[in-house]
Amino acid sequence: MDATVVVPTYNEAHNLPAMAEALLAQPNLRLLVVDDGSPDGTGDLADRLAAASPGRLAVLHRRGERGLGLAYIDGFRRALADGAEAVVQMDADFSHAPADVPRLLDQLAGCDVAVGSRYVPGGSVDDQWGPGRAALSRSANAYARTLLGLRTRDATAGFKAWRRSALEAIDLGTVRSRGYLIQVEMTYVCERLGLAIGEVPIHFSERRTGRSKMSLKVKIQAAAGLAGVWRRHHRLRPAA
Ligand SMILES: Nc1nc2c(ncn2[C@@H]2O[C@H](COP(=O)(O)OP(=O)(O)OP(=O)(O)O)[C@@H](O)[C@H]2O)c(=O)[nH]1
Ligand SMILES: [Mg+2]
Repeated sequence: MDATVVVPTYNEAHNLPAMAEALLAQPNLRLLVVDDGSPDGTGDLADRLAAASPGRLAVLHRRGERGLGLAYIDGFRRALADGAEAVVQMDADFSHAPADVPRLLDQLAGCDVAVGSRYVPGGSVDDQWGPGRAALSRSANAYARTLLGLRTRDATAGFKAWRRSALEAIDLGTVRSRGYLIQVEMTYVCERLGLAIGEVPIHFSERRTGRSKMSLKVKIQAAAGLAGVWRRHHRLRPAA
């Protein structure tokens, strides 16, 4: 299946060239880089990669407020406007393996949304994660699942494949999380709308190079935002 891979970037200049190469080696994929004015020049670098791969790689330069959620909503809209048949979302830092994209797209044969999942049998996280980090990720996931009543095992997953029709079924203007909470918000909206979610086990690696933007403050903001996610979407029902 042909797909557009939306990759949000903030200071990923050391990862992006290899990431683009690995994705563009798959002939059915196009790449949309959504950069938020990265101070390290990732946006200019992405423009040079786009010039070298016309028709395969495009760049969306966002202005104004930055945020992962804002970047994804703009990226999804752009991919749909450009006619994408399916859309994949993934990190730029190799935590999500480009080689796993075909398995996610294959899963779409039987569902609306495929989730690259760390927390189904066969899924795993990097061995470098100490017990503290693993427990924190698990408990953030359990907290979100419990508060929102989610069935999806990896509710905070950032590696997903969408059928075009699934993204079209969602009113993207109502998805308001500016940051990482967008992952949970989109999962919740999918479940409320009765979309079929298929979880595919993945191995989540530690980022290859560069720095995480996930600070304690960002984590606390995400946890505090869950009530808003519920308020915005709990009345949604599956389309008749
Ligand atoms: N456009 C855009 N991309 C962002 C923003 N924040 C993070 N990203 C990208 O979103 C992806 C995930 O961010 P990371 O910082 O790797 O977060 P993480 O994967 O949860 O944390 P680590 O495991 O420590 O890497 C990466 O590709 C980032 O470059 C942002 O504000 N705007
Ligand atoms: Mg990462």
